[in-house]
Amino acid sequence: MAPKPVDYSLYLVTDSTPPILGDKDLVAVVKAAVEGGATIVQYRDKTSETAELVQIAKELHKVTKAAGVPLLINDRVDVALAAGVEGVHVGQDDLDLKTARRLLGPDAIVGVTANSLEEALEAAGDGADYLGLGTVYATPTKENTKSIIGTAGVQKILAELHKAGHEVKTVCIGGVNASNTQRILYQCAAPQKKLDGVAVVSAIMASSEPKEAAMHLRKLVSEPPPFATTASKSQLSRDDIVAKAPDVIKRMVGKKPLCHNMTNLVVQNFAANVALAIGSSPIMSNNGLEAGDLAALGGSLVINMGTTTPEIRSNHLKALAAYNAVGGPVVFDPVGAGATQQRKEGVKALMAGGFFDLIKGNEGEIRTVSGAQGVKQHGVDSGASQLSMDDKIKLVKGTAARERNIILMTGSMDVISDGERTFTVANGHEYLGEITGSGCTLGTTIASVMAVEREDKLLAALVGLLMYEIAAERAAVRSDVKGPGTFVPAFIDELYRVRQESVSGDGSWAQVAKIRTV
Ligand SMILES: *[C@@H]1O[C@H](CO)[C@@H](O)[C@H](O)[C@H]1NC(C)=O
Ligand SMILES: CC(=O)N[C@H]1CO[C@H](CO)[C@@H](O)[C@@H]1O
Repeated sequence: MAPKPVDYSLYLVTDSTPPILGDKDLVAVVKAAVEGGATIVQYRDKTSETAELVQIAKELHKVTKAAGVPLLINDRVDVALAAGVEGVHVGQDDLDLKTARRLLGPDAIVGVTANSLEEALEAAGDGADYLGLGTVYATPTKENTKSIIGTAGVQKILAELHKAGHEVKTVCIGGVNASNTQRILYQCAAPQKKLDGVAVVSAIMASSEPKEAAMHLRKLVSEPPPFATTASKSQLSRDDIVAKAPDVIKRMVGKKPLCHNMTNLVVQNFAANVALAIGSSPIMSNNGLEAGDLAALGGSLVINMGTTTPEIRSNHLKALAAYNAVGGPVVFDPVGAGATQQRKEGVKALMAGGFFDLIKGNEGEIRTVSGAQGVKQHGVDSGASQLSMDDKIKLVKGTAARERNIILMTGSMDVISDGERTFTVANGHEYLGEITGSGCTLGTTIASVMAVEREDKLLAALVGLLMYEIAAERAAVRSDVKGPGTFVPAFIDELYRVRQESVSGDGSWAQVAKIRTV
């Protein structure tokens, strides 16, 4: 069946319960919402008696019809028929799709909730017009956490629907609001199939200004998020990277971007010295409330997840939102992610709370980020590797494709990918593993470059990584360096030297890059 020409982009699901609707009038809220830009409405009411349901449905229909917006009834085909509305939405426990279709006819819009791939494929096969996929995130009103599948779960379903040749329309539902709509649409998208819209409940129903809320959401769903890169990902060879690196660094030095880091206090002096040496401007602020002002300055943010108290997490989330809102690059360093339950939860909460342009970590940290079960990390060190090189590449590439960002797994051979383009980098020196803060300062370096090279963030990350690791190689072989202690000042000097050479147009330092496309 060819898809009906219905605009699913801003799908409103009503909720008449007091915690959401308050003392507002349901019909008035829906009227305001469709005026503001809701494109389709589902009347959901689990408590009213049948006669009342029909009555309210008729009133809602007057309002939606005037706006040219379809009205669907949740679950109750009898009510949909009695009120003469455009269709129904059925959950997995409601009347089955085929029966609903038979009763309502081929022109009615029939949608189905799908929490899993199996449910989605079945409903699409049975001729659903659209699927409500989710739950994306937990909502304060619904306790059922079992059905939470996140953006990764939605993306997987979309990819499989495409593979199976289904043209069914899709919206996602669960915890969608103005602060996460754009990111959810972006991160749910599979390469060949994206969502047709988002379903919202409280973001409009609980608002004291439902028309404005709908207008704002409608604008958000029609635009890519500020952090999305629009340029298609160009081929990148080792030679391109080597040739471009000095110029990218020169641009960074020219701009002296602000690098805002939210980090633990272990490495502060070192991190600041590295930032100054490479030519960015360090600022340390763990106060989420001033992140908005800092984000406006056009720099980038490093979130270094050391200890995670609820207060620190809330500051991280505020800063993340501020940088996401203006498209300022954010680097996430999930230090010791797999070491404790607290930290594992911290990683989850941060990744569900905003977009990280790049996530860097050692093998254990990246495995935790990928959602692997049973990762055991002792302290913040990576420990012995448990993965073959092929497995590492697959993990890094797959996680980057899923998150639609860049993943960097550090090690004696680094693996970096944006989901499409994947490289290994074998530069660096073992002394980097013998000093504190080398991981954090690598994050600082990459974030500083990303602040100026925003078109191709993978190129930026590779340039930062090379600058850092090649400076370390140069420092380690100096005659005044006898070990990790004397290495640190020499390393800072060499970072500075790479910067100065780049500025003067001498890019020969990059020739030793050990990059391979994989
Ligand atoms: C938006 O939804 C997310 C996830 O459900 C929630 O954590 C956040 O607090 C919500 N934001 C607002 C402003 O309601
Ligand atoms: C590079 C950078 O921004 N460094 C800052 C990180 O945070 C510390 C404090 O923890 C500051 O002192 C650095 O300037």
